Amino acid sequence: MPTLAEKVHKIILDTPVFDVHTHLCPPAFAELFLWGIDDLLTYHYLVAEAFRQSDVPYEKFWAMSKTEQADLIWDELFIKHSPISEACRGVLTTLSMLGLDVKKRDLPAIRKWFAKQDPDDYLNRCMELANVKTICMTNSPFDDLERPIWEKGYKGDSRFAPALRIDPFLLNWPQTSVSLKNWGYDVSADLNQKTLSEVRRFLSDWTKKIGAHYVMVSLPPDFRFPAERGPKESDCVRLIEHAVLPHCREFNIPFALMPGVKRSINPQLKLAGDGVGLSDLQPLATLCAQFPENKFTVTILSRENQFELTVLARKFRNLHVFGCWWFNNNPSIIDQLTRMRIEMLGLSFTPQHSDARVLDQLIYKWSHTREVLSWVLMEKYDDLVYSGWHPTEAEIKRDVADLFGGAFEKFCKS
Ligand code: FIX
Ligand code: ZN
Repeated sequence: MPTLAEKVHKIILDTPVFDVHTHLCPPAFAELFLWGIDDLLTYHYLVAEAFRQSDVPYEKFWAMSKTEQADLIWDELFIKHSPISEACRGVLTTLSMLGLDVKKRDLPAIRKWFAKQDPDDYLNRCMELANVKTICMTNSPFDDLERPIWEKGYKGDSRFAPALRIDPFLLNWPQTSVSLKNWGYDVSADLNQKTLSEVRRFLSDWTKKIGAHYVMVSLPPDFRFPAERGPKESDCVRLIEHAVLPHCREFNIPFALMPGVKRSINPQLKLAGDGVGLSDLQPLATLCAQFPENKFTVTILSRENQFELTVLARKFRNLHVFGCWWFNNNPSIIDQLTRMRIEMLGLSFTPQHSDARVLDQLIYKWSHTREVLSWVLMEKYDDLVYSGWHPTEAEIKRDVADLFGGAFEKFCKS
């Protein structure tokens, strides 16, 4: 007879995941489809770490080919030092689970193995190894490489769930109005009634075109959403109140908010140069209270905001917390955050999303998360047993399915 701990561990390994936020896409997205060893090694988490060890000038690094950058990162982070950080360990977990022998430290041999893979078969293999059934994408009409794919009538892949990403639109109005105008929307820099209704037409068109499951934005720590209207109301606030929220209500989809990112605090690091800041959560509380007909799903970057966000979720059932985002996606932090969230929210949240940018990362991000979640859940179920409550296997399966995206899907559909 397996012990309770063994049962929990097996259920966690066997339950497929609905990955609620990634930057992945199917092979049809051509150069946006990232996979393989050089994309793994040039992940921006590793770029940031490599610059701490190497004294290569920024311009010299960025002038290198992807393979040369990957060589440098491998040399600095795996050969000259032990690959002990979470992002380095992730590369090794991925390669090992794919059946490669990492102890040989043979990068050319690893490259040869990847060169033989067929992208479509490899996608299936990664999804199987990670046990991920659905991958939410980050779809941006503002991305010049992605927009034409949808405009040419791309019909989608049922394994990939589209999500409409609107950062430039909320954070960079009126500059973004120029793009909308070029695409045939009768907008002006001034957010008058006509412009707001054209903005809604834009959101509707793209929500329908891609079949968006939600609308998403990442926000700086100083984001404000005033309870009172006033002359100081920003374009972002007006767009949220008069375009995004009514749009989400009309389509019955959540508005996903990711507060706390300070973009480009070191521009020399490019994509790796973003930082974190403490957010004021009053704007989120105002949104949840003022718009009970809207659904908000939120992950937050600052570790110091996590407790307040969890308390907020207890107060508003139109708020669904998800994931250990970015700098929080480290085992010690996942462990702490998940315990705290379970203790305050039970099973009504989504502990993790992968945020994978490179397909193969699904393997390590979900494997590492599963290990941590196993320990946490084993303890929580054990505590129930001490109280005389014996969870059945079916109950544990139901709970884990909820934690692995089931609760999120229900929230989206509610
Ligand atoms: O804004 C986001 O969706 C972030 O996840 C990214 O911008 C970030 O670069 C990332 O990859 C974090 O994991
Ligand atoms: Zn992301």
